[in-house]
Amino acid sequence: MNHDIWVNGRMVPHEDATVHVLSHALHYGSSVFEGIRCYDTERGSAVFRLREHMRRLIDSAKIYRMEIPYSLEELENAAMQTIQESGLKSCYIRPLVFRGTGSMGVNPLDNKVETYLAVWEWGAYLGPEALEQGVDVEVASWRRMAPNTFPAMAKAGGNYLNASLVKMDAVLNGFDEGIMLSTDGYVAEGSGENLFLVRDGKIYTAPSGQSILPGITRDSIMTIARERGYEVIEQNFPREALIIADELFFTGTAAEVTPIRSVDHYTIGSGSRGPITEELQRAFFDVIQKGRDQYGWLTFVPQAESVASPTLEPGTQSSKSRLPNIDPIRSL
Ligand code: PPE
Repeated sequence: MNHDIWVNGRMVPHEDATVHVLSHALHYGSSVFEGIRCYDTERGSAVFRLREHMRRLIDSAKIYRMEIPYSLEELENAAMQTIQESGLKSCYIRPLVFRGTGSMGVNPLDNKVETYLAVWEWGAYLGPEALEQGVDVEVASWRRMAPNTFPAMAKAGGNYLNASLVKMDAVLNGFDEGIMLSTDGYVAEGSGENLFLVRDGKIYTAPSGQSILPGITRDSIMTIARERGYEVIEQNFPREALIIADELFFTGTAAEVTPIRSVDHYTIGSGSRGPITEELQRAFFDVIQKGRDQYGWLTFVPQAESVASPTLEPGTQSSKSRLPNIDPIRSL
């Protein structure tokens, strides 16, 4: 667990990767971060959609007027170096950019921007049985923030105060997770996951303007589903649509593809993982477990001791030559 951490360009022992108590982020939530997974595929360790995650990190920082002093490639290399030095075959990767010390007060413009990247082992997010059996969720009484309050498109530390309230309530009420509605009452997302609904063979998910984080797993599942001939519709739907759904599932880096078997004690569909959820889950797991990657989503971790640039799966298009294909604004 105590692996070295990348701190502003240097590898630092775990216990030395500390921050000052007067860091702006600690007082005002001014951090942005990513959650990325590295998988021990049958073809070697590989990071899932590294470039897309690092691009979102840069986007989140830009929204908050933070200038990251590292390029996209340098951030990718930081991830590779930290994974390699950890010796882990699979891990969760957490880049974190925050406002450090400088001046006190709300205005962060004079506070130093710090960049950290840590890795750790992280199993199934919603419990070991969740991926097969599904989870029990409630609709949260806290709403997702309205679009003109906090930018939901930024993966910012402060947003997770809202998520934590939802998660704590869910757990204390005996559920695994909470689903948030937007301030106008439409279904938004889970505290740390996007949400999909299946009814009559069609797949629905909230549009990215609906105060959700435009998830990279969400994009991956939409791609896989469309490729398999499913209609995927990004549209607003009300709370009661959850109750009458044939299937519901969460997506996220940590949660991967997790079926939902009940909402507010209503049984969803047959009360276990639905067939479309299972099909999409299997296709997703084929990429991350078997390393079967027709999408160019995997960046294999170089085997050598010394750190080189990330290598791509042989035969796939170099990700350096293309920009990530997620457009968070597409469905606004
Ligand atoms: N919505 C929210 C609010 C969210 O936090 C996540 C990821 C997603 C959707 C899915 O996004 P993506 O990972 O790009 O598919 N949540 C991260 C943090 C979880 C945590 O507890 O920390 C994650 O899954 O890594």
